[in-house]
Amino acid sequence: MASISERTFIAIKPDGVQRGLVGEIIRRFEQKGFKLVAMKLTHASEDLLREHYIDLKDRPFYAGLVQYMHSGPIVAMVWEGLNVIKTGRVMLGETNPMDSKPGTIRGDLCVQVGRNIIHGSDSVESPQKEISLWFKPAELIDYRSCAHVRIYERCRFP
Ligand code: DAT
Ligand code: MG
Repeated sequence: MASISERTFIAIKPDGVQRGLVGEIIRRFEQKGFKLVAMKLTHASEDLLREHYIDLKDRPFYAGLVQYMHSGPIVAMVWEGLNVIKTGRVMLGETNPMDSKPGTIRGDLCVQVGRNIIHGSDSVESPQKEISLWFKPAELIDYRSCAHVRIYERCRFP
């Protein structure tokens, strides 16, 4: 069932950080109305990155992908809100920026698939695995959003 506490894992990749796009990307999720529940700047280990992309381990670009993701700091985040997994993917655009529409993050801000600046959970199951891989439970911050009553139709403070 649709829930306003649905969560997704979003990461600004090393190219996005180096190109100074952190603020622009966070702005889009904030202004949409999603709630930030975790965020850190981290230089991920190759082991973590190999596990993060384990489903792609047999693809020819896997080693290069892990190397690129390990090339510098990443901004790892958890965003929460109604339909945030699917809507987050729409906001990202297609995997290949060449296929991404203007108005999407990849459509507006990058050019090539191997430097596509942002990661977003791509299925209903993946956020749970990704969030626990990148964050300890205590790093997920529990707080009340004062904007929720203006963003959701039937939301009241508990
Ligand atoms: P997405 O990041 O849109 O979920 P994915 O999970 O299929 O896409 O692939 C993960 C990342 O791997 C993707 O963001 C960029 C890289 N990648 C995918 N296809 C690639 C290709 N054909 N060549 C180089 N890198 C690729
Ligand atoms: Mg993916």
